[in-house]
Amino acid sequence: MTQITLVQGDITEQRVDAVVNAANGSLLGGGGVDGAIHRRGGPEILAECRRLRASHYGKGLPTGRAVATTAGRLPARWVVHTVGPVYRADDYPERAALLASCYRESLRVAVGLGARTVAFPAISAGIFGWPLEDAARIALAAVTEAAPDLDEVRFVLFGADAYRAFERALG
Ligand code: AR6
Repeated sequence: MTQITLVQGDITEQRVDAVVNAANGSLLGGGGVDGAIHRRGGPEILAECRRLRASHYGKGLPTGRAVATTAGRLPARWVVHTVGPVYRADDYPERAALLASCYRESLRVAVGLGARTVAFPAISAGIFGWPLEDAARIALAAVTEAAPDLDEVRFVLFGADAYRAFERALG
């Protein structure tokens, strides 16, 4: 059975097979965890993102989908880039379903690569504005329902507030 663990820390320091990036559709980097992963992982990640854009995602990686690249200099084997939905109270159900899809699709990609350990940030809970408690509930429900064949799914929460929100959601 997959162990679900919570740690407070920086996802770029995790020794896991796959690190999930809360990217945007352009796949060309940004702020938040995306900026940190590209900074720390080095230019190899961006180079592969550019190739993926050219070959498959000229119109952008759709929200809720996921795609893998090298992890460059990160202590991981792959980065799985996923695009979370921006939070808005209108069309909440569709947006929440897309957020759950990010977790499901990232796990599917990671398992397909042969990963045994996967680290997630709190997708959409930063620049994309998702309330932490709700983001945590959706994340944990999506991973539990997906029941992936992995040793560990680790949520790496940046700061005490995010850690506590996930702790409460885990129960
Ligand atoms: N390790 C773990 N978590 C982190 C780190 C880190 N190094 N840095 C930030 N977080 P965000 P989003 C947390 O904004 O809301 C980018 O510009 C952060 O505190 O990174 O999905 C992309 O290119 C928050 O809890 O992602 C997109 O345009 C969580 O990670 C957009 O932001 C997610 O915050 C995506 O926004």
